[in-house]
Amino acid sequence: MSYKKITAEEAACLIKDNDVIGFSGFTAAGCPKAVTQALAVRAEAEHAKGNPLKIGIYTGASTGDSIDGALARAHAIKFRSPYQSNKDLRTELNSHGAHYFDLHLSELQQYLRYGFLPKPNWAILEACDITEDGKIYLTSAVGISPTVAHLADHIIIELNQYHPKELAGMHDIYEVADPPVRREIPVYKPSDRIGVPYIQVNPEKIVGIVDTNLPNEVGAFTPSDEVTNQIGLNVAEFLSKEMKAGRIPASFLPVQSGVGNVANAVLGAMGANEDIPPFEVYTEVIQDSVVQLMKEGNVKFASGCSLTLSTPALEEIYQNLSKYKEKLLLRPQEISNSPEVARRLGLISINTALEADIFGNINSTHVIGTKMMNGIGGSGDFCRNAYLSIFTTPSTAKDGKISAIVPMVSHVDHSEHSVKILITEHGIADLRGKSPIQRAEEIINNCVDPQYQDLFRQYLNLGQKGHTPQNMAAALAFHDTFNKKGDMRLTNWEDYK
Ligand code: 0RQ
Repeated sequence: MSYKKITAEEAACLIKDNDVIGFSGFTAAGCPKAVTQALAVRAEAEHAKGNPLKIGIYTGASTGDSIDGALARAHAIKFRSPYQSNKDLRTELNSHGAHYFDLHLSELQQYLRYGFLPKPNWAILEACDITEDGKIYLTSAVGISPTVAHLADHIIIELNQYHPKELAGMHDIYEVADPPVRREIPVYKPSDRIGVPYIQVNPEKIVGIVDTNLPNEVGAFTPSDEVTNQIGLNVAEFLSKEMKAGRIPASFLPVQSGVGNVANAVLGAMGANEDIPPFEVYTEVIQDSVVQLMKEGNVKFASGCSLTLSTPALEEIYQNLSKYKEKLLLRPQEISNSPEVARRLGLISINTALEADIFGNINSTHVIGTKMMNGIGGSGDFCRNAYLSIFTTPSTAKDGKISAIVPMVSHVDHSEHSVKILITEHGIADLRGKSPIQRAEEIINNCVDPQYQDLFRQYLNLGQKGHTPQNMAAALAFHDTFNKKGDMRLTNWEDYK
């Protein structure tokens, strides 16, 4: 069958108010760009005429600016799931301009198949190639693409020439059956291939192909600084000690690492640590540091959901595709983030917290308890199920006015029952096997910034009797003081007695 070529504007005109669209991509990698930009222009024109035009959006994780940014600025998003990191969308969500359902990334595909969320009527997928019989070869990410391609009534393809057709073969597309007939996901090591390299759809569902030639919209990472470098060194030192103590096998275990500059610094320090042998990566986001470690021989293989790489790093891969295809594998997020696989492979999981409390609970998402930052992403998929779950965070934010460690987190994403290790630039708190008061001492002594340590010791003296020595009147005093005086260091416990 020959597909109809259409322009981005023609594609955008097919979308109606209240439509629900599932997009390819995971982070800014592999997302469509042209149709959503045209849709944003159309939405603004319709709104100016007094006509409604808002859509529901599912994607793998965050997106490039052409989806979340353009459509948020056009006030064209009705609801969004499961993760975002765009400044303009964040503003829209925090002002209730759009509804946001923050979900564990591994769960979205099955949520859609189970009918827990409105079904997508459109799938818009970025592809590097497509065959006459409906085989779609994705670009630099997989995300939720197989599921939305199957569920949607209609599919639009952005055929992006920027990505070489030879990328075909890097993907391993596998969709699990649903209960009660689901079997185990047969991934026993990061390099296991269990599916096919394409998404097979009925070609009649493809209503048009939009030709593009556009790079990914992956932003540059902030360079590491003294604090992030020290966090990286502390993580590497901790892991090497665990190996020496026989608690991590000498051959090491696969690593999952979050996204951002702390994650880059951690991976860099692990690569530089001579006690840590070359290791494999089983993660969601493959970022520049993974490719760098691969070049240095410190990462043997990486399985992920996306190549979230700077343009130079992605182009290096594209120029040496046959070599990298032996070492890189892209999977749908229900496989890359599968709790079952994370537990079986014994992942060492390293993610960044926004805020942690002295008892080991983690807030990954909400600034001072109310404003959404990004979302839980894959951190919960991995944290609960890893062999060893580590959270890292700089001990303070905003020039010390905020302590990232507080008496009680203002929002809970990961509980004390899942979090094993907390690491800041000051040191390492090993929470395994410790009671709440022991955990508090470990965190205050090793992780809290020195300018906050006395405040915490005074807080513990205020603690009410019980297993966990919280004081219900004062537990959120740090946040309350920040809201009133702009600096948590000004907390006066007398005000909360
Ligand atoms: O503010 O942007 O105004 O400078 O928060 O902080 O230190 O730059 O950290 O970019 O690594 O993000 C948790 C958000 C950390 C991220 C989070 C302020 C700080 C700064 C950002 P500015 P940093 P990062 C894999 C796994 C959840 C999802 C996840 C995240 C800004 O790692 O989204 O783990 N994680 N996914 O000043 C108020 C505090 C603060 C604070 C920092 N306690 N209170 N503001 N800030 N601590 C990825 C995927 O799932 C795809």
